[in-house]
Amino acid sequence: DPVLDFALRCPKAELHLHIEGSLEPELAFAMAERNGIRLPYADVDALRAAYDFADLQSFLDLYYACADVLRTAADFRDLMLAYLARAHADGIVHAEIFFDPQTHTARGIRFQTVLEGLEAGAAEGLARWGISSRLIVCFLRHLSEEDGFATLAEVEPFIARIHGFGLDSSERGHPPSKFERLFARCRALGKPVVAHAGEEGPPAYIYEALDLLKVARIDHGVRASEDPALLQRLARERMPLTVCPLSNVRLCVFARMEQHTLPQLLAAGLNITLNSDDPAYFGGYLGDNIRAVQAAFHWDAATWYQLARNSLEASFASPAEQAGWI
Ligand code: ES4
Ligand code: ZN
Repeated sequence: DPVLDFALRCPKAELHLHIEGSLEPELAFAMAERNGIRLPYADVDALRAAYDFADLQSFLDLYYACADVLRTAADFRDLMLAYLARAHADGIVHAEIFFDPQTHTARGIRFQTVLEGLEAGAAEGLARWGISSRLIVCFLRHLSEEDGFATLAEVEPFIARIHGFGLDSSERGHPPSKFERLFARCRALGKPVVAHAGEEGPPAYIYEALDLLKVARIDHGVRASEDPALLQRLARERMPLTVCPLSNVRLCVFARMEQHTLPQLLAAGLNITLNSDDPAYFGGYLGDNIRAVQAAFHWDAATWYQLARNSLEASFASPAEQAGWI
């Protein structure tokens, strides 16, 4: 399919990628081995067999358990480099990468260790493939705002090396309003903020992310399709939505790709970008998402070109960097 080949080759940015969610089972077992840790699964196949999720929480339980193998700066470097290799193969020229410091500092891994490892991988990816990247610290929303403030205090000595802040983990029952003061502080530090909203949570959480957290992008946001007034507002403001199609199907937000509301979101004039979220867990990288979406919706080359352009324009890359890609 020449349209699919074009979509895969177009220079594009990935804006919604949790680096811990790119940990493939093979790499997890290799790290467990070298760190002298036992994973609660017999082997790679047993772990992969557990990737059968009923909802976001059932995924998060496994995702946090596997992150335990990440111990050293070399682990975080190898994780980043493995992701960037896959990203390069899918035409990604720029990646804005989430990480969850609280998952690691709670286990006694220092923030500095995590940061140095991720940066080493990013530097190697830039040298090998010319991929630029940014790091976005995500706060875990199932934890308290106070815990978030303590995490921000650990990040602040390294603040120049962090591009922005995000909000992830269990959405239901943890609305953006819980973090209004924390995000005001992040913005006062001069950083753009983003938040997962409207993945499993209601449209009201998307309004809160916009009005209370003052986000630059909405991560997921697919439940906006339930609220026509919200769709109009998102279109008017050209607010980017970082949509993750395979993630939504694997976490049962939509039963099948054919039922995904991507076509309605595009028809409403929204600034949509496609992303892989947690590619090791959800059935693939950005290219796999593109293949699955194209199999369901058969879009034309103009639509794929627009999506690639949206991803570059919705990125935090400078206008000079963007001009080099477009
Ligand atoms: C996540 Cl898919 C998703 N949603 C919310 N938080 C997350 N952390 C990692 N993946
Ligand atoms: Zn996500």
